[in-house]
Amino acid sequence: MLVIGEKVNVMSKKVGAAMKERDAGPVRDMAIRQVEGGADVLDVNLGPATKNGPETMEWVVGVVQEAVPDTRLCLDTMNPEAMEAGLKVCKLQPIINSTSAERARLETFLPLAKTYETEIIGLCMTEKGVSRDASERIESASVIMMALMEYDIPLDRLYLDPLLLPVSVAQQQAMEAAEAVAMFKHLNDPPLKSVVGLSNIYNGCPEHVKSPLAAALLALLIPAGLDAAIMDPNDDLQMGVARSAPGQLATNDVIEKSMTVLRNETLYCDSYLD
Ligand code: THG
Repeated sequence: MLVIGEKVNVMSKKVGAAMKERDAGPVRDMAIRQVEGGADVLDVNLGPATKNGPETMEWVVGVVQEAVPDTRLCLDTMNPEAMEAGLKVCKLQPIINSTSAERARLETFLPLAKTYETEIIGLCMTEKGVSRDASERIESASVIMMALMEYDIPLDRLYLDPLLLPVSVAQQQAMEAAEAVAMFKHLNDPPLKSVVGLSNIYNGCPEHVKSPLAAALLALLIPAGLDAAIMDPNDDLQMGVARSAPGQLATNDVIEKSMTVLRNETLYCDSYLD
């Protein structure tokens, strides 16, 4: 499974400030730390900041590329100008994060994917919002798939993202996402690839359950066929599961208990591990 490191992003305290101040040190350190932790690809996330988007993206890509020249980048921004500024300076094949099934977003990002011969993430989301169950996710996935064909982009460059929702507000959604990941495999031959932003599952949860929930979700999604995850490559519990041999997932009591929550067999509450 492809591990995409999530930590070069504006939301994170140290790196976020450094990105704004053009202070290369902390950005470089975070890039190296994630690759040493086992990241295959690094997400470069500008967040909602649109001011100086293109300049910021070009600068961060330059800093990260110099620090870890053998690591591919996943450019994470809604701003098309910032995306293109980053794509222009990437030396290895980048991943565009992301389009969705929304027509305007497809028409913006698919031409970039075509021109720069990138891979691209497609979020299961339409003009009506985030998909709510497995079958709505398949509908969104089909729209994205058809659009790639329309633009003559090979389907093996697509990663579908079922879009995870926090377990604290939508507990039944984890299994809907797992079902969608399994169904993406049947939409095309060869099967379509999938990716998730793992941390979405624990948004709003207390610190001590974050890592167990993320590790548990991986333990459910990998058997469903998950191909990639945007995650923390320096978290031992999560990386233990991500790097398990096929059919031999490295779980423990805490992960198993968290899996019962994600399977909706135990009701989530902040103290479910106590
Ligand atoms: N799918 C796709 N892309 C995504 C997401 C997704 N990109 C953004 C996000 N979800 C995943 N990336 C991040 C990036 C940074 C952090 C979390 C997820 C992050 N978290 C802080 C930390 O760990 O220090 C905490 C932030 C907080 O205080 O809440 O930095 O689903 N395709």
